[in-house]
Amino acid sequence: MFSFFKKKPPAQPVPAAPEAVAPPPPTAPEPVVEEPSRAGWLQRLHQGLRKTGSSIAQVFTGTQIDDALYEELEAALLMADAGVKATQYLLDDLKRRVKEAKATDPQSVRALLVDALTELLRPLEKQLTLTDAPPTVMMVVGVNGAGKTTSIGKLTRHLAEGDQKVLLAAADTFRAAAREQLSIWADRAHVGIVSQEGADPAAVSFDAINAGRARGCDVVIADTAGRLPTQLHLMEELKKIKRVIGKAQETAPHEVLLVVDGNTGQNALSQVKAFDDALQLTGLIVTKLDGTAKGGVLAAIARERPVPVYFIGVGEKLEDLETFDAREFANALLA
Ligand SMILES: Nc1nc2c(ncn2[C@@H]2O[C@H](COP(=O)(O)OP(=O)(O)OP(=O)(O)O)[C@@H](O)[C@H]2O)c(=O)[nH]1
Ligand SMILES: [Mg+2]
Repeated sequence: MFSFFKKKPPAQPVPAAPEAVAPPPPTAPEPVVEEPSRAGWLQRLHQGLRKTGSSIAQVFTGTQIDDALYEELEAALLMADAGVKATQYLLDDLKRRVKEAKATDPQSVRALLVDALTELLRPLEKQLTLTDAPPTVMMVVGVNGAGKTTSIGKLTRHLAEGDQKVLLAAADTFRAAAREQLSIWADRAHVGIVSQEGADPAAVSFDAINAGRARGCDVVIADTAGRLPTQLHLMEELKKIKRVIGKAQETAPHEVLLVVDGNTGQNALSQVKAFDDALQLTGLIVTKLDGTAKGGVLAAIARERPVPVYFIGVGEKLEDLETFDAREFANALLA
């Protein structure tokens, strides 16, 4: 299981003289952040995905492994928004596993489906890694109401509790309420915020990175206003923010994170594709899995646009953001 983030170990210094052949000093252990028990959290994921899961799990309540079972499973996966490609892939893979394992009862087929789904989702597992040349700059994007600001708030708390100095950039500059919402999270986590009413969002991000550097911050996170990928001028604005961030710090942004609402099903996949085409995403945060009947969409994302899932959200509270674990998710989905 991943902790919330890790820091890249500092580069080993190049030995200055040939006599420097002593064994390298043992590398310091990576600073990892202790996490509270996952039990309560898993419970919420279970409950949230139950709507999806119960209809898939239902398929395995009979006594026979026959064509009807596979047909029902196909329908259940499509209903869960796994999409045509991932559904077909999972069915083929499952049939192969069933044959190989010589499974004879539906419950063992369900267990094999958990394995197949875990393997499909595995490439989405990735841990957030902070750069060794701080600040690590993250830009957070997504459609309106996806959960960007809330997720930034939660992530900020986790980073701050892991002794990382965080600065927030309120690059959602148009709505006073948006700036206020972010500043409440900043206060809660005791971190700084750069915010300027009506300013150009790219300029606010630029200022925040410079301020972050001047203040010795480890992480700068820019919150952006929600937008649809079809609003081309607003997508251009995001590209500009990204470009300008790169001017403030050459290697930045280190992370371009898309927040997607897990409830939106196949629409989430189109959002991933559109934002990735425009901005070359480095990671996803999938929110609202506490109330969804569409949990299968992660399979579709894994099959069609495998952008890593850094975190998933199962509620509005701080502890409701967790790292993504393929097997845990597959188990919760098919419980
Ligand atoms: N149930 C549930 N609600 C969530 C989750 N994440 C966010 N929310 C709620 O979703 C609503 C929108 O969240 P915001 O963080 O404001 O979303 P946003 O993407 O910043 O929205 P805009 O800035 O308006 O585009 C709020 O009421 C949040 O509390 C989650 O994982 N589960
Ligand atoms: Mg917001």
